[in-house]
Amino acid sequence: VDIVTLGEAMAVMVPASPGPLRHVRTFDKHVAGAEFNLAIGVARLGLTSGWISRIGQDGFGAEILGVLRSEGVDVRHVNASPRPTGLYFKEYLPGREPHVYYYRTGSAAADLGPADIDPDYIRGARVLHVTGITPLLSQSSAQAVQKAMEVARSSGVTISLDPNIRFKLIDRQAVPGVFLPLVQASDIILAGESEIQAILGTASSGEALEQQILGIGPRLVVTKRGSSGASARSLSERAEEVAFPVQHVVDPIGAGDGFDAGFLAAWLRGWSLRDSLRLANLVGACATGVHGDYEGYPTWGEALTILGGDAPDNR
Ligand code: KDG
Repeated sequence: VDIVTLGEAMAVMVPASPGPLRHVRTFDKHVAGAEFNLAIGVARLGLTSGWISRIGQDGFGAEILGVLRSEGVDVRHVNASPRPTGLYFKEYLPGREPHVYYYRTGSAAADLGPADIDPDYIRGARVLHVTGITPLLSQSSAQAVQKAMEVARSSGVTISLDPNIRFKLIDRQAVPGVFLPLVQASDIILAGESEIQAILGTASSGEALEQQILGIGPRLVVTKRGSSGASARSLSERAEEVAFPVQHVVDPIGAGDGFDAGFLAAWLRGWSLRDSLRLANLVGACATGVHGDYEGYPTWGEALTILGGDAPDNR
């Protein structure tokens, strides 16, 4: 498997109409989760991915498993839990980013623990991708992340980290204590600038901030700036790329995970930093056109068609 990841997937209730949640009568059911989205994004882009988790023995868990199987994600390390699959609701208020409301305390994925991590599975991957969400689910899920990262580090597997800081799961003051060790133990950081600032407790930005991150462990930092594009800085080079044009954003949730999938899929194929950013921006942009998190992600063939002469494989 090229990229192994671990985390929670939930059922997502998407309002059929905008407005305050208390007035919404009808919801469309989807399934999503940051690492689940990434695993699907990577598989659509023609690489192999595996998702480690625990799911409830309920309809939502069955749907999560079914979607992953149909997308070609390896689910051999998904285990059952007697607890229910987590759930969250979106709320669309005019002119604002969607709000999310979690019903995930004590969920099946919070049952994830070190016993779910098979060291050989991690050792066999090219990249272990983790997010800052999973360690916040429970003590045992934090231990699972720690074990996976330790195995990856000791066997030379590249670790990529998207902090994905969820302020509904952690207080701002607690962020550096939890996230700094994760950053220090990772090779690649894929993050928003404000997330990096919160973790390092600094107001610096741009290249100065990138240098700070590279000074504490990682060898590559990719900064996501949404509609302002993205940049990547390794120990030897720097690249910037403008955002992929989007006519109308339906829902931005899932764009960051798509970006990560695009970047990693291109980077693992040996594409340059600039070309990798281009694919990342494209996948992120595709995600914003639909209400679900992952449904809009392109396949490898679609991505190459859209990129045309901008894709190394087409040159
Ligand atoms: O990145 C998308 C995720 O934020 C969403 O699917 C829900 O995983 C989720 C989370 O924990 O916020």
